[in-house]
Amino acid sequence: MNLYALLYERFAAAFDWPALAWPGGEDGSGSVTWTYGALDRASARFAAALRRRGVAPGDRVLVQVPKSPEAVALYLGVLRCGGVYVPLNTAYTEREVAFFSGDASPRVVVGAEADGPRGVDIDALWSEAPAQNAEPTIEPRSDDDLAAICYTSGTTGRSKGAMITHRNLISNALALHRIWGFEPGDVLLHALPIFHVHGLFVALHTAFLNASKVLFLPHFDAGEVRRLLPGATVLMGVPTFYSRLLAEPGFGSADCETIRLFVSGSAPLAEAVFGDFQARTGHRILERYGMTEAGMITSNPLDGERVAGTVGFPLPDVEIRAVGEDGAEVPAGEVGTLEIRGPNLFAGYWGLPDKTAEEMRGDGFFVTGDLASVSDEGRVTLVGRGKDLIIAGGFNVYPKEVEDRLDEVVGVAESAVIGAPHADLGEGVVAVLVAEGAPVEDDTLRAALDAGLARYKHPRRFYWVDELPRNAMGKVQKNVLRERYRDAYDG
Ligand code: MCA
Ligand code: AMP
Repeated sequence: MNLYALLYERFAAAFDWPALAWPGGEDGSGSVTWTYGALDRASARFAAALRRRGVAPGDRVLVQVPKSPEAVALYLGVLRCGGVYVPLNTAYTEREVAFFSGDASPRVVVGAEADGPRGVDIDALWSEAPAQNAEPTIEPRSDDDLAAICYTSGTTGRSKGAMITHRNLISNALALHRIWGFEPGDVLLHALPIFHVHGLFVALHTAFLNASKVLFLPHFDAGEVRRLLPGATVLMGVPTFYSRLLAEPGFGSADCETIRLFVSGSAPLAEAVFGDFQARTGHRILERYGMTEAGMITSNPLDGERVAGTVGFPLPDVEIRAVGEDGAEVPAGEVGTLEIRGPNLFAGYWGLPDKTAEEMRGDGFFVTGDLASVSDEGRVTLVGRGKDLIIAGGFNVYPKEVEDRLDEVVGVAESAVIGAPHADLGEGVVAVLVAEGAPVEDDTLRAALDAGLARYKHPRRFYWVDELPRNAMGKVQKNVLRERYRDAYDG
């Protein structure tokens, strides 16, 4: 089934209901509200415009646009015409976009490559399909057809496109909608970006399955979120949202009277933040765990104990196991690499069958690369990552990609990039460098990185050393560096 057909079933009974409330409003009211009917019609219009540009079922549509209600309609329009949605972080530079565009070979590129034959900006695309001509058809899709390709950085520094099917999205959306108890009257406060799984799929699908109102904000601003909380019942965010709310003077239970659920994910929620949030507001934040390749995997319970530092239980129909180096499942309570299987699991990496095979077991389990223990009751505690991945403010940064850029700078012999504790972002990016000749100024390094690396990936601390610590095999000992520079941000 096409995910949009499922959503349409819910929308059709709610055409007059508010879907997206967005700040602005030319009438001076301070906000514009799109109804579910308007969202549906706009998606049909985008679908028509895409068809006119030759998008057939299975064709990729690459999208790099700022968050807006129109951008949501475009996403739904791509689903509707059977296209494959490929969202890109708005922070990506031209160099990064060029890679994704080359890899995904999209039929249409919205927002980027404006000068190229496939490029079009979102307003121009909108005006290409007259509203009257927008056919309300929804292209039939099978469960295994692709709905999206979401890029996730790779250990080798090369991004991989995770192929996400309609089944993946539908199963996850229905499961989350049910276990998080969505019901009519819920209002979702949405301050996440919509180019990643968290803001695009998890947040929007659960609200849309309910035809709920979404207070849709262009980005996270603690003051603005606090102002809007009293009109909302659910907030989903990365841990930084919660630590920033706590930093608001006087923030407390009076701000949260209408809220029934605070959800956190994408990065570890510090136990101190969980504890302070409960002390100040009376709410125990519900932490869940997921990844691009599998959507949501585990969640703390809605009813039942939400334990700080744990990510709860597998979602319905999701199987998990923690395995040791030998590939055998470890006993309950012991740490292993987490492997998962279920209807949420992606269809592989776009154009990379070998890479996909490397991360799959013969019995269909996927190796997440996260280290975890599973208790007797099945509760999961993440204890670290087998991979070098840094997560800053919920965005993933792969050291190899940053190291490759640094190593290109004249005067840099070699580099090692690590994450260090960061009070606001959880982790911050740190570069340790070996000079070739005189050390390079920080500003020169920044300018070099600016040319081709999204700014959230940039190290904000640079350390020059005579040599990098290496083990007997010559591999850089990142654990030694992580220890040495652990106070880089919070020292
Ligand atoms: C912004 N900057 C960052 C980050 N965000 N640096 C490192 N890490 C970040 N996350 C930098 C900008 O480049 C800029 O630097 C400066 O900070 C200010 O930019 P601004 O946009 O004003 O930042 P902000 O408002 O402070 O943003 C922080 C944020 C935001 C609210 C935490 O990053 C955010 O919304 N993160 C959510 C990410 C997310 O949705 N992740 C889900 C992935 P300069 O001025 O030098 O340019 S999906 C996923 O992980 C899985 C599936 C899951 O389980 O959910
Ligand atoms: P991504 O590749 O952007 O999908 O990020 C997925 C990774 O984010 C996972 O493999 C985990 O390492 C991490 N992650 C997501 N949710 C949590 C969480 N609640 N606690 C700790 N790590 C998390």
